[in-house]
Amino acid sequence: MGDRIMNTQALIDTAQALVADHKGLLAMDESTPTCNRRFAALGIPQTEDARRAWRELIIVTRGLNECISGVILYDETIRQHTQEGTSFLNVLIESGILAGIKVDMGAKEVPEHPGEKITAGLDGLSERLAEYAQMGARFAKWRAVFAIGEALPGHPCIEANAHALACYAALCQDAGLVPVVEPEVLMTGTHTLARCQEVTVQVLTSVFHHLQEQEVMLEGIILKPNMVLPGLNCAEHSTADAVTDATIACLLQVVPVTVPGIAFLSGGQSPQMASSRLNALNTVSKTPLPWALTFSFARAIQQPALEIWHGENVNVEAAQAALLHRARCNHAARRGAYTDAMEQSNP
Ligand code: 5MM
Repeated sequence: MGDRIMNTQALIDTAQALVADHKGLLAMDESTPTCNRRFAALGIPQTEDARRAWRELIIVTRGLNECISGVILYDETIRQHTQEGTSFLNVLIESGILAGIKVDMGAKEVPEHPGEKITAGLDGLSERLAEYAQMGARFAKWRAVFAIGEALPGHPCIEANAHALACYAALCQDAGLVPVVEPEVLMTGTHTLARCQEVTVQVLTSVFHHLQEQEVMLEGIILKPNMVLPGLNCAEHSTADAVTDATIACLLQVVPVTVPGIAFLSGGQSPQMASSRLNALNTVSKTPLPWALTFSFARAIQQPALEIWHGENVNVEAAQAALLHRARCNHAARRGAYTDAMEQSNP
């Protein structure tokens, strides 16, 4: 707690820097199994060197720093180097992009609660955070997942995940790292927009309750939630306006005004849809919202580029152009300037 107080101004400055200049975050913190799964779907070899090459392609993309304030790395990635031998961390630091690190150890099944998961990783977390901070990381990330079902998510699962998120956030601030707090209500399912709103309110209420109990300084966090959306297999159509209104209403209901920024995850939305919804969220409100609304997308920035790259050196330049295009679209969406024309003019 003493360290947290000492770190106050630095934490506030980092959190502000993450949402400054209409920039957002690029999540490239897929764990090895997740990254391998995405590679396997495209026939890319699932090797450490292929993962390294892909992550190098991303971080050396020229112009990325004009749209991206911070990237979230994975433990393997934060220790890797470019082909020429520069550490990834130095590449980022030199381009003015803040380095973040995923520190949870994954969402684990709970045998007595089928369909629910609790995120692990608190054991030894202080030591890991100290090492990452010493390496040069400025922020961290922990994700909890909540599936919607008839009786899901249950109260014990919400409480356990919210408590762990708050413990993680407190330890991060003690270590001088800004915690990105990611409670993700999943899109999979047949639930309606209203049900997603109800569950997201429930989850975020519990998260902020625990953050306050652990005396986490809210000016020094970034919230990374889902947008409020109907389930992927919902029979009922929701208009774009309804999605925007539900998301804003939910956030206004539960997110304290002291939180500097909300950086949405994309959650499996198409890249265009994620940009378009972020744009709407940044244009709809007549009165200014208390927090910056930005992005912390993984798939919605990386996927088109990954499909072009396909593991082949010859495709690196085209893949970087696609990556930069998505970063620019989301940078535009943050200031309500994203248009369909931006997609049509993309090579
Ligand atoms: C929801 O996943 C996060 C955001 O990604 P999308 O924008 O694609 O939804 C992402 O940061 C995720 O937490 C990491 O990729 C780590 O995932 P795993 O499943 O490997 O822990």
